[in-house]
Amino acid sequence: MTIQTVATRPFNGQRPGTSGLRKKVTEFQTPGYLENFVEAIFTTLGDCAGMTLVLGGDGRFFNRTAIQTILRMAAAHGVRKVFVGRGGLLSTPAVSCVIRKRHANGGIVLSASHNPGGPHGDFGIKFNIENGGPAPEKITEAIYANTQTLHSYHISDAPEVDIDRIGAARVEQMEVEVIDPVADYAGLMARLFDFDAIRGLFARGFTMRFDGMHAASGPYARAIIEGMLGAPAGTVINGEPLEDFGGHHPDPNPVNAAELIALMSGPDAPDFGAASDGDGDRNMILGRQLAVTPSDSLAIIAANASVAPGYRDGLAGIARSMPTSTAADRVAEALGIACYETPTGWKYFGNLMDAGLATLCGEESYGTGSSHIREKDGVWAVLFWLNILAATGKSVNELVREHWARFGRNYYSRHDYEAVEVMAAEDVMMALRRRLPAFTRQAFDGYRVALADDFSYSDPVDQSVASHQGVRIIMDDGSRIVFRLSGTGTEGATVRLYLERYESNPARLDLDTQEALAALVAIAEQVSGLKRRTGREGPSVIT
Ligand code: VG1
Ligand code: CO
Repeated sequence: MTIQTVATRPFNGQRPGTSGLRKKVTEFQTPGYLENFVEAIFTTLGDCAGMTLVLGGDGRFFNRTAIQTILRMAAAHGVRKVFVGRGGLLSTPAVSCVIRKRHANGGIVLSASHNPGGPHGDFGIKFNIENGGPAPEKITEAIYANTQTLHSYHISDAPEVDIDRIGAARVEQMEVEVIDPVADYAGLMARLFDFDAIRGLFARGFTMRFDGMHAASGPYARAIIEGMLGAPAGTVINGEPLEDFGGHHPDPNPVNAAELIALMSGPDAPDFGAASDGDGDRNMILGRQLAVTPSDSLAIIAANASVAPGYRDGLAGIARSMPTSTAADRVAEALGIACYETPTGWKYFGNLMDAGLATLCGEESYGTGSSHIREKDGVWAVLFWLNILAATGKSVNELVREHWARFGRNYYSRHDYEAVEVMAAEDVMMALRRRLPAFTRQAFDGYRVALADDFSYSDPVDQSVASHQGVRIIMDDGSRIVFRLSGTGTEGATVRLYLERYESNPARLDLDTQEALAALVAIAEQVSGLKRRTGREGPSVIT
């Protein structure tokens, strides 16, 4: 075994986006492409002697290849030890959990999350720091800078490590420990939630379907929900991770989880439905004939949090990304705690949680989590709902309706214009930014603008500033229109239009969401020319 120095040249476009570097698998297969990015991570880490890292991914195509490459490169950089999930599998929340539990210096997550997989799909790589969370921008920018200046990378020529058997191995001097991907995580969940109460719920005949979408969360859901909580076999469907996710789009929203939605709307609907995404950090919550919006889910969890043992002492604060609806703000106000508004992406929650300012965090994109780890967490959110259902004896429908009756309802929807021309997308944003000053106090059909700006966030802990995080138009009544460009796509550009309208009139809590938002959709088009500029007749996905 020897350590080789391999000459390489920088690749364009290796700047991490909202959540790591995501590209087509074929791009990652370009010789040196993965290696360069990994070399840049190690260069950013500096002296790796004595370091312990965690390594795992969502099991998609190229996961195994990447793991072997990264192990050989970690050994070449003098890393002391790497924990790897068996089969190369670790959900994103499990990586975060293992980093924290085993006091590792960081971890590498191999995932393109909700993007399709397979040889023609996407792949991704992300570095997490020692708090278990995604690296903050100053680190991802340093990694990017290093990708642009490197001329060689270091790699051992050691043979492949058997990652399918739990136990110890070596690459050069480096120790590799293959671990059960589920055990640490399941132990943490058992401490946070009232497993006895949830077991009782299933024992009384409560029914549920969890759709693993053939991605990373399946083994976790099986072990915990069917194994530890006694739900009948078959509760978890599509539970085996597949390299191509069975050809599906592992994004748990009503559009991509159509089969589960159909089941929940039919005569044989179980009491509760849920799904998670490619890397297991997203969640979708369903009742009978009801999809709970992620923004409402965050608010409802916050309002009922004290039923779960891990949250009995109350919440320090709540944080939500800017486009997420303000439903959680109302709960925070009622609880007398702070609510923070951050840019899109979980990395912005890390400081708030580390400083003890926020306990619960959430995003409109089916992401919910808490300070138990530093990533959003799909199975955790599902268990939280199960705990609330068990403790209150109420149905999902009752919980949602009672929440609206108490706090009012935030009608909410996201319209995505996917894979549009990059120039057209930039045009939309530029035109909006140029016209921002003119929007203030302007009156539109039924609304008057209270504030129009390009969202900028100043982190209360380290004072770092993130600007240009999305154009928001806030109306006098709190209704909002938000535009931003996606930072996770791999084809053209994706424009996201977020719409929110608050309603407290008890007679108007049951409107159809798209109808309730129709006037705002029309204003959004009027101010942005989104359809005109992108040449689209409408959004490609509505959630
Ligand atoms: C999207 C979501 C964002 C989420 C990110 C990563 O980002 O909008 O809320 O944090 O994906 O989620 P963007 O930049 O495409 O809007 V995951 O589950 O894909 O890692
Ligand atoms: Co994800």
